[in-house]
Amino acid sequence: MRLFFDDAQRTHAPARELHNGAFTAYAETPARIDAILRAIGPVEAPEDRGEAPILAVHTQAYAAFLKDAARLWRDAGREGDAIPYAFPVRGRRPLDLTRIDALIGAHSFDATTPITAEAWAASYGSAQSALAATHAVLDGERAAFALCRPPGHHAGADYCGGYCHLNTAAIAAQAARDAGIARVAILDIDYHHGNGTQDIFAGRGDVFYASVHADPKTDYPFYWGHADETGEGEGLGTTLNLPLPHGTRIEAFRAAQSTALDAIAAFDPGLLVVSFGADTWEGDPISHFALTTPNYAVLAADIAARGWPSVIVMEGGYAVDALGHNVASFLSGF
Ligand code: Q9C
Ligand code: ZN
Repeated sequence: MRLFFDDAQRTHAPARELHNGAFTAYAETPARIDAILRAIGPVEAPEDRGEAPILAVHTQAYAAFLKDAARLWRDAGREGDAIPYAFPVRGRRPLDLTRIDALIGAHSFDATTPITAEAWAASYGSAQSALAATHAVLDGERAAFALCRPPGHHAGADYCGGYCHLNTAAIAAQAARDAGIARVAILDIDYHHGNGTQDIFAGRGDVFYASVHADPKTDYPFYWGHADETGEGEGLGTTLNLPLPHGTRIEAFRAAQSTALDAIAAFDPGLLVVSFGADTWEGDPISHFALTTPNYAVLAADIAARGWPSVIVMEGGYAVDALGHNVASFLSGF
């Protein structure tokens, strides 16, 4: 399988995050990269396909914000990473915002995603890796893997959150659409619901979004991922949410994934994007499922058996010592 990663993806390294009321070490650390690389072996650097495929998903204003935020933060006299603390909840009207504190709150849905000076460059590299994997599959590979870090599925068209800035799965899916694939499906098996991906495609009938995740009644991101969210307008029926309880093991997870795969099969996609998170692992420090390392090969084999050309993008997974083994197990199932 072809594997893609860009060294620029290493540079984003926030010092800390707000976690359960206190600042703790940033869980989405660049050490995750080396853990994965050690386990999966040599990777290819992606070709640079420019900003157009990113701007096919994200707004121009949001991209400009990501590029400017760290400088605006410094200009305001601040040290360290930019972190939001005020948010325009429940649809405040569009405003011409210039103050960094106003801009960052308007482009964030949580306070756990610091914007470093390197956030844009690292996320841009992550998006290019996803695009390289997508084009490899469009060119005939059965499956390809993008080591996307920073991850992507919590980022919406104009907002960041959940350690994510650019939605790599959405960028991959849109690139496949723009290359002429009529129907694209996204299977999200990260522990957390991919609220950004859902938001981006909720109103569209050409991209199916299915997610197996921790119940938002108990888990982040709380405001998305409930079973009654099924899409809107032309996208009604092309969103499927399968929330599961704490303690979920392989039997229940595999059954839910099969339900998602059956729904995707009925949609008959020309290409599948898999948002793969290893934070469903039993020892993950911020999650509460109980999958084992060998379980990932089983889940991957179930996906591969459906026969869709597949682009796999990395999402979460925070037990760094086990992360490489979990990713390698998943890729071995393809
Ligand atoms: N106290 C991904 O896996 N923090 N993002 C939760 C719990 C945010 C995870 C706070 C978790 C985001 C890509
Ligand atoms: Zn996650």
